[in-house]
Amino acid sequence: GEEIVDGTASHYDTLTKERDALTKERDQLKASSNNLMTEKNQLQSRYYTVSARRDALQLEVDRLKLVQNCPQGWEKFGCSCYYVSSASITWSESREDCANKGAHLVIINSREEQAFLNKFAVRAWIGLSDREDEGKWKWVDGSPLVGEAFWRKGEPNDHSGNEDCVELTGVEYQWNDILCTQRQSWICENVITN
Ligand SMILES: [Ca+2]
Ligand SMILES: [Ca+2]
Ligand SMILES: [Ca+2]
Repeated sequence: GEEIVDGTASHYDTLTKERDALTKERDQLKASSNNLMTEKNQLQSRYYTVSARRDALQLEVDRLKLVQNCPQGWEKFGCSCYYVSSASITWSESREDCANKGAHLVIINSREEQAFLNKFAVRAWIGLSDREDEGKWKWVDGSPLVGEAFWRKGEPNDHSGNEDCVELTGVEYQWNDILCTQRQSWICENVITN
């Protein structure tokens, strides 16, 4: 009689409580699963950011290594590598040779750079000419000659009205304009850029 009814009722209560507890637990798990999903997405996005940063740093490291060590046969000064040829060719040929080396005929941007070049003590082409417009000296990158120039006394004299290319004379701080078709050594410069 009653005992059985009571027993069933109390069994029912227990089941209801268990169901409620399970429902609550399910809801909590759902919420926590959503949180985990959000966290996962955030981590994923941070991972991409960090990977991109790592790749950028690797590039920077490679660049700095290059700045530290010029290729064999090239000498470093500042952020450039310099190549001094031993052969003798015309100004145009030397310009082409530097281009083939991924460089350009040396462009002298400062007294310090000229001082560095002095130590080679060679007659050599540099990347300066007035071939396009007489008297208007232009570097091979198209920029005009501004700031300090290091002409030998009496130069540039455009001797015979035909001297349009510039050489280092092998004497410190003494540029000279000469015939572009003369054959001599040349100096290439490769600027290490970002
Ligand atoms: Ca330079
Ligand atoms: Ca000239
Ligand atoms: Ca001259």
